Amino acid sequence: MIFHVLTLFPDMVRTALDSSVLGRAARKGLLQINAVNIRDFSGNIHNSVDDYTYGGGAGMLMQAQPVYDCCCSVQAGILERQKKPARVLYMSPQGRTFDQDMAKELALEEELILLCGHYEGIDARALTAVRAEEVSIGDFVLTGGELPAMVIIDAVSRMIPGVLGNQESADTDSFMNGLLEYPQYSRPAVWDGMEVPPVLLSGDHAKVDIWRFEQSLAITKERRPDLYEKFVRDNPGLMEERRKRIERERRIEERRRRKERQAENGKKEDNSNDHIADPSDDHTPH
Ligand code: 4FN
Repeated sequence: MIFHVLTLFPDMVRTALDSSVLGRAARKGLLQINAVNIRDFSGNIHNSVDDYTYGGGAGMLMQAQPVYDCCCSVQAGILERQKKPARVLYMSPQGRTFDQDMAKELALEEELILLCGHYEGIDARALTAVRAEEVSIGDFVLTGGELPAMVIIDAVSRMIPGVLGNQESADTDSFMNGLLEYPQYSRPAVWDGMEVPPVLLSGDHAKVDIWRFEQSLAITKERRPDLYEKFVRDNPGLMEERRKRIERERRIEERRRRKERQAENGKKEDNSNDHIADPSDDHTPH
């Protein structure tokens, strides 16, 4: 996949490939970053690309012409390689918030153009002319769109087959997709008086998976109810499976308690009240 990054600071963007994972993927030929300096398209001897805003107010704006020419130049190359133009993403706080669904969708593209703003942004007519889709990485003030572009390159790249090693990709393909992470532990089994949850030392992989899933669900429900609702919506089958398992465990536990009571009450054989719920039974999942 080729990421074309249109920016006034191309050197800043090139460092995105210094990371071990993306660097390795680049050397394998799985991805490429083409940082293009918008200033090279200024078209004037002063190499200027910004001007004052109509209507007044503080700050400068990136002019339409250099941005448009830079984008057309890159699209011309893309049109030669693939028959269609690439999508143009304008990194902008006004955009749709980037998320994992978008990362997966963008990873299907062969080439992408990421347009980075500086100063007060880019002349709106250039954005219309290049059919820019506005994308934001979150609600905070930044000095430029380069870091957001690098965030998107990182998130999209790791979704490209072969970019992650086997060990790394196994984690993301799990059913945990869309949930926050469960707590994790490494050696020693007791550290600073704190123990690792016993289930993780049990060697029962099915039990461990269920424990982790329940931890993920609980932490997501508590801290990110928005993500929890989305997970329930996107995974009705998993939630139904979970409901059945909890019901099954409840019945097994009920039977065990009944046997326990019978043993305590001696050899008394009266089971006639067993269909009535025992108020001491607490079945609320934690
Ligand atoms: N930012 C806000 C409101 C108004 C302006 C900004 C702001 C860089 C060129 C855009 C910021 C944040 C997430 C690009 C912020 C992003 C940018 C991004 C970004 C210089 C103009 C600017 C209400 C969000 C705080 C500066 C809110 N994702 N303007 O930061 O490019 O992609």
